[in-house]
Amino acid sequence: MKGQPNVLGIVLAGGEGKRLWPLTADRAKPAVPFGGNYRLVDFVLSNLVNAGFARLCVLTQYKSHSLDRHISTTWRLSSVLGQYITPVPAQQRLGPRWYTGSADAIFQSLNLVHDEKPDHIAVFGADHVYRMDPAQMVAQHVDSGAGVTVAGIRVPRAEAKAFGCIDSDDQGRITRFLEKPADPPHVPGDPEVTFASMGNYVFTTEALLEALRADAANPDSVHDMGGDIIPMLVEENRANVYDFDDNEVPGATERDRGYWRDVGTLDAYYEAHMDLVSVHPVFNLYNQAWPIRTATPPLPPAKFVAGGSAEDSMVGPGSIITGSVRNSVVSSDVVVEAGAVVQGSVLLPGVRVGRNAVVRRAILDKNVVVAEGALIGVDAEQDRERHTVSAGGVVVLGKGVRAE
Ligand code: ADQ
Repeated sequence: MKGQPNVLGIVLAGGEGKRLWPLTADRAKPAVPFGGNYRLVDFVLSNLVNAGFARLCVLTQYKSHSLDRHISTTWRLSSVLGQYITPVPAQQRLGPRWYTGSADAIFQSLNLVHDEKPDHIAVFGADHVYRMDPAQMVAQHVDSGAGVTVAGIRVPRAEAKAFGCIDSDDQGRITRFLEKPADPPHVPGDPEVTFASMGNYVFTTEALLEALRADAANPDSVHDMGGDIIPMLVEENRANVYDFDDNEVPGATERDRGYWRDVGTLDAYYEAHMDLVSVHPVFNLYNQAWPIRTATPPLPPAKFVAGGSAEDSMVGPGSIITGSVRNSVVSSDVVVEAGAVVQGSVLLPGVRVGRNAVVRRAILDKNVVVAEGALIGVDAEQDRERHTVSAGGVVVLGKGVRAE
């Protein structure tokens, strides 16, 4: 593996993910299943590991049990070779309190930095679906001598309120950084596009330590990376942007080059799934030149029985399909019985869809049971009475729910 220069990766995985409720009812947002086999955290970890960065601390906090278990069981590396990926739960080192924000999470975990003595620290979010080679960003950071380099991507201005927004000069120096502004600025020459922070940062260790110490002493700070730390370094003229457009990932198709999605809402989570299942997918999970890694359960291949079919869909191992599946992502160990119709839906592991049931434009969390003849996504009023329905009209059933 490459892994040079001396980089420690810190993955921020403590997010609560309120807007993904009920999928985050008892798991942290980075542990939310995605794409049949994966959990959200697998994307950032795959990107870092594929790039040769294999000393990674994953800071967890909120409802972290399934996330801790997933990381410890799926992402074990060889500590003999100096490689590890370790979950770091909130340790309350600085008093009996949880992290107040993402910067506080790092500040409270600085013992990791003192132990490892890295020259650079890659602080990456864990909530996004994308492929990226972080080594290219680190190389730019090292060459530039900046205190921090922030990964930036062009997004529709209409969506930019949810992001940190970047103005930069032609040397790539960030001249202004606005965290989640009500009225996002646009890039020069295009009023519909904003240059947004991807929530991925590479710091020179000294710059991060100085900024975190100054932030901890500031009573007005909410100790947030995007809200406090990055603006502080921009103010000091020490922040550069890395343009995600410049990132080259092996095996990327013309279509999915530059793909990055924040799946922070139920609708975004749903749409990112639909990006996977068209004939020419907008995001190609089948690129083995830059694999998205995870552990898959020991299950036999999917089986299609007695006319059961799936079209423009992905079907996970252990699933048995006797009904009809269209434009859907079906995870492992799912049963779709005879006469049932599943369309434009996302089924997480262990879901059962009974005979003659209909499931349309829905997300069914783990172990949901749709009883024989039950209808989901057919009668909007009934769905609203019984289930969560997203702003975009996607019906969502939480873990283990039984729908009659
Ligand atoms: P948000 O995603 O809204 O914006 P935040 O909720 O802080 O910011 O989440 C960032 C990452 O930190 C996520 O991976 C989350 O899981 C994690 N996290 C949040 N609180 C944490 C805590 N207390 N402990 C550990 N981890 C925590 C950020 C930036 C924006 C940028 C968007 C891109 O602030 O500038 O545009 O990401 O999505």
